[in-house]
Amino acid sequence: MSKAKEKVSKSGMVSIVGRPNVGKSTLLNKIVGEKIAIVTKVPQTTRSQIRGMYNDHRGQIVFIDTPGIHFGADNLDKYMNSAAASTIDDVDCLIYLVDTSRRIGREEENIAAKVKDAKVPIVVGLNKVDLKTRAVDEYIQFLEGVMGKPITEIENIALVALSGEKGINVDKLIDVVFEFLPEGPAFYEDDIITDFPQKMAVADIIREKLFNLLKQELPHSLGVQVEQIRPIKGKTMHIKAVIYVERSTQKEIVIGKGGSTLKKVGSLARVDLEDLMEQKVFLELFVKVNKRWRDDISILQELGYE
Ligand SMILES: Nc1nc2c(ncn2[C@@H]2O[C@H](COP(=O)(O)OP(=O)(O)OP(=O)(O)O)[C@@H](O)[C@H]2O)c(=O)[nH]1
Ligand SMILES: [Mg+2]
Repeated sequence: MSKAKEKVSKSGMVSIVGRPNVGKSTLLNKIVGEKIAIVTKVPQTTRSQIRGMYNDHRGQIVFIDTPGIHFGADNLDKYMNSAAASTIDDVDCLIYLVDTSRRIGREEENIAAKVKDAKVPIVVGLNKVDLKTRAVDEYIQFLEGVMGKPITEIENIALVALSGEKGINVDKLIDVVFEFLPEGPAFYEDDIITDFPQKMAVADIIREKLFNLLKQELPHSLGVQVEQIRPIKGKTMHIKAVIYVERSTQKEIVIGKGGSTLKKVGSLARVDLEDLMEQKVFLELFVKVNKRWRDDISILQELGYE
């Protein structure tokens, strides 16, 4: 009792994985306290890994938001799935997020089977418990089926029922993660909240506005490439970006009658971009047709999907 307890810090990398649309990016934003990952109703919104740092007296957690794991065969799909899967064993802990308001299907079964083989502790986040249609018990039964025994009997797995959007039990999730993490020094200075490249953050903001304004089937055909971010006369940031679509009919939809849709995308994006850059933004948007951009490695690289 005599020795004062020494303050030990913990640190670790924690990847958030799950089906598309389960709320991974929403959760990351809630934890970090700022919007660093875009969120839409459209599945397969996140296309690359996005890190968000959390710090408190216990230490530092680097959360990694990943693209939703899904079925799909072109090169962008492959990139997205591998960006998610590559984190599974490369981290100190996994958050496996499920949407308790949605049916358990084949996609979920596939992901659960992958997660089961992970060599690291797993926190299952039973998300969206704020919705009436939540089926928490069903999901627990499903998970126990996959794991082959009651979760309470497995040392390296914990369950947290939560709502990332409403902030229910997010603090509890962080507590549980800290319990699983090893002692260690911080990876980043404590004032850094993300290391997502600025060009990609800008592209994602534009993509979010497009996703929200357009019909469900169009978004997956869209890619945004930021060509230039350059200050003009010190006060204004000049941003030039190209929106890729697969067909000329899609180009017409993106532009809209008399340019109305593109104009709306531009003005919505500008508000968020000025917020991000803390200065005035002049945004120029172009639309280009390329039938195979989702499969074209050089375009994908230019878009930042390395
Ligand atoms: N009711 C409710 N809705 C949520 C919650 N978390 C996320 N959502 C909604 O679910 C949708 C998808 O959220 P995202 O955070 O983009 O999901 P994601 O898992 O990152 O999706 P992908 O990037 O496509 O894999 C959005 O419409 C969110 O507003 C929650 O806790 N409760
Ligand atoms: Mg996402």
